[in-house]
Amino acid sequence: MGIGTLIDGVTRQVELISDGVSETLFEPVIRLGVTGLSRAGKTVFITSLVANLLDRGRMPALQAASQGRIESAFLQPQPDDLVPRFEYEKHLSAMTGPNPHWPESTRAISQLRLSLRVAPAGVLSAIKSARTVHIDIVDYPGEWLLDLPLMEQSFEQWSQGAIALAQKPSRAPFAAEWLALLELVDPEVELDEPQAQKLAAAFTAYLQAARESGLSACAPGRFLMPGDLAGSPALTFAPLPAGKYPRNSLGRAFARRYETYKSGVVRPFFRDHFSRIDRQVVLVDALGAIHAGPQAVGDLRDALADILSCFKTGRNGFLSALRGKSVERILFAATKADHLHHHQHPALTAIMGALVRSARDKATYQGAQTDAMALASLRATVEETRSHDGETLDLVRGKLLSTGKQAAMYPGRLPEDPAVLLKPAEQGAERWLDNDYAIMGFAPAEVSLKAGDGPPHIRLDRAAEFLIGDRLI
Ligand SMILES: Nc1nc2c(ncn2[C@@H]2O[C@H](COP(=O)(O)OP(=O)(O)O)[C@@H](O)[C@H]2O)c(=O)[nH]1
Ligand SMILES: [Mg+2]
Repeated sequence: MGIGTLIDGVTRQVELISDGVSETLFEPVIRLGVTGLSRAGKTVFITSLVANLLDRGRMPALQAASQGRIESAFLQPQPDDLVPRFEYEKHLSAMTGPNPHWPESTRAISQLRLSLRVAPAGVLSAIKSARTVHIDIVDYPGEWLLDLPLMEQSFEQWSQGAIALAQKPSRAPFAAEWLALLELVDPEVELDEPQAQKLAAAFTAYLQAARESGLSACAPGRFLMPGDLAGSPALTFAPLPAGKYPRNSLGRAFARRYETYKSGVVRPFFRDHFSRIDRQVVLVDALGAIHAGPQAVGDLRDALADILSCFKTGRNGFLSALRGKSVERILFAATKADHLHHHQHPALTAIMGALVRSARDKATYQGAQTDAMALASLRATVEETRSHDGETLDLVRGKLLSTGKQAAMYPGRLPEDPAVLLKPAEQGAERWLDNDYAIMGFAPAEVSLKAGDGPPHIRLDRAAEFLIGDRLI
């Protein structure tokens, strides 16, 4: 590299820094993190939120919108050149175009900048003019948050925990093949790359199978959501029994790759992305877990506790050292509430609250405000009430994903007391005692949007008010 390039590099950096300064001085930026385990509904949430902030006809609970103070809204090139852009237009046309369908699933981090031109509220409106507020929406897999505990664990500690977890009755069936392979392995023998790959593949297959059956807590997160790291040596390791791990041994190699994974994958994510977030929404497919059964609900609760621990301050030395600012607001939202008649939404909200309650009570979040709610980012159903054997049933109706036909569904009655679900989940029961919960996949409905209206949703406006409303002044 010649001296010209070096100088160029330096000046460009200076420009970037001064850009940053003027921006923070005059135009506030809110970094809104959107996370959740895969299929929780992140892509649909962001797409619908952005569409409904661009066209605010369905956002009455967002006060700045209902007071008419949002003068304009527009998408901008996002400021982080190294992060892929959230493919808003593509996802929106999938969901609301002709023959509407759900967007393709995404497997890595992405980002989008939405800017709002906001007039000040009340008395201020006479003396201050409108200003621009930037909202940087960051979409990242919740699986990646499950990696935080690794930062404080050695390879041996992590291995021990992971092997013990895999032997639990709820997981053993998925882990059988990997555990059998592990029996035959001597971690002190010389590294044999094909064998190493076989072990890593069997371990990954176990994590995936557990995940597909509805279980949640499966670290390392990149094994399930590799992003652009698929197949790289940083992901070619697996837990091993304790040993001396001499030079060139399998054990030594895996321990080193584990450390590389921490320093090269986990740390940069927390440093470059997570530590900069101001507001966070954690999306949760609670209905999916309830449908999958008590063990899935128990697992979801554990995963949420792990996710929550990332927002605690003080407890985790690694994170406290990284964090420049603390997250100010955290919303836990049960998604896909359009699978339930609105009579059941309070029960779903209560379950969502209870799922995060124990973790929430234990932690201090340095003043972070938290809330729980049930929402649907894109409403795919309409409600219907029918009588059946002298009882009235509250149903939802929509177009089935499987057949394309219209169908009405009764998902079962959620208990008003969340303990009815959480107790059996804690006790590791195999099935719900006196209830069954159905869930059907619905396709997004055909909608013809009025000018000024975004896509139909449930409580997305309330979520937006909680997450950013106070900053739109
Ligand atoms: N009925 C309904 N289904 C939803 C909603 N949001 C997400 N889904 C379903 O959940 C799936 C996963 O959503 P997606 O946003 O891709 O999840 P991600 O993996 O967290 O980004 C979608 O393909 C839909 O089937 C919603 O608001 N209503
Ligand atoms: Mg996604």
